Amino acid sequence: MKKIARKFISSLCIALLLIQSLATPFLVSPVYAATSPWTQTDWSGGVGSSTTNQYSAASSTDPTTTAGQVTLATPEELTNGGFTSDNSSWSTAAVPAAGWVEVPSNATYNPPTGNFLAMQYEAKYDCTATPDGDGDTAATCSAPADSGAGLDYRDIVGFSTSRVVSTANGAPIVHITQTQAISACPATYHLITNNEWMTIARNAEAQTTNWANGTVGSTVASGGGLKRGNIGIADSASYNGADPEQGTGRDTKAKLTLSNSSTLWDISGNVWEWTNNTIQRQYQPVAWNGTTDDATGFNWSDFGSGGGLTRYLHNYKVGSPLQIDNVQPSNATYTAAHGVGRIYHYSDSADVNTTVYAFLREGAWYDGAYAGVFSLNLNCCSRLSEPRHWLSLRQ
Ligand SMILES: [Ca+2]
Ligand SMILES: [Ca+2]
Ligand SMILES: [Ca+2]
Repeated sequence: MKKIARKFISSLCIALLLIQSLATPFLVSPVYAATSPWTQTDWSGGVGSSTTNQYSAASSTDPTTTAGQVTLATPEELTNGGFTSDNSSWSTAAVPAAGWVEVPSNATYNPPTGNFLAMQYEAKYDCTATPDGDGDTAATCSAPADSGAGLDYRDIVGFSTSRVVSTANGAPIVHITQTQAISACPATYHLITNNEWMTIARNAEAQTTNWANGTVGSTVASGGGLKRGNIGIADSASYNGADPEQGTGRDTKAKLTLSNSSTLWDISGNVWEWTNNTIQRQYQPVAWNGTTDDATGFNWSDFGSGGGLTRYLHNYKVGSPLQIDNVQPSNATYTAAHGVGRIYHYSDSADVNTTVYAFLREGAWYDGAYAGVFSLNLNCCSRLSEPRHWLSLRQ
């Protein structure tokens, strides 16, 4: 059985309320008025023209002052009627702060409503005496290195949410519980939800650039696979880096790119990530053991046959909050053979146990093919029954 090293878990904070966090509207509405930068990506029709996709507010700031950008002051509006039917060349997205990326919404997952921001990196901690906005190592934070791995949350003196940062540099915060991760997110941010995680993961799944050979649906054995980063083995989709890695200039197998070109690091591999969800054991899915429904409790399963394990998911329980859209890729035939990871869960169709377990996602530097952006562990660190000390914050 593949064990989980529970102390090497990280988490993400999410910024969902973009208007609060960036003072910029995120959603496109029929009336285009704003006090924030709006970016037009196609100026081929000429500045100020009234053709489709061109702005026509005469009083607006000269867009040439910032390439491709026009700034509107209240109550200026973009009045081109074409926008109501075609705004394809316009982006009304907020410009995320450094270290944060915009995630396109997915109608399957609501909430979140609309796009949201997520940390680009595993959560780090800025502990220099005068904060410089950059994450630091355990040594800089005067914290004992946790087996050389990460920054132990328990060793941080006077923890402040304002010092949680999303930067390439710095050791990932580890040894933090789900409950602590929830409270460690700065005001107006929250720990990423499983819906938000799935929004990211399924977007990444659909991008050719995230597959090692550029072919969506390819297998690791064929030189492809969905990139799964620093997971302790070396193949087309994976590599064996430091335990864990940090900093810049890293192997790009640790990076996944979304449809809007946002890039996120280590959402597969390096350290595990918390999401905000929990589930009672009785609602965990049932696996097939090759002959019959498995009733042996906690173990790993593939998402389907052909992933390398004898045990694979057979059915999700009726009435359970965990169904296929809460864990698996949009293509239900993908397994660890495709690099998407595995699920660690309690299998017993007759189980009635109500113990609560938290959602851990995506695997760490030692998990090998068990890791992947869709990997889910449901035997870790119940925030109700096991207030232990693990993890690292994120987004
Ligand atoms: Ca610093
Ligand atoms: Ca390694
Ligand atoms: Ca990670």
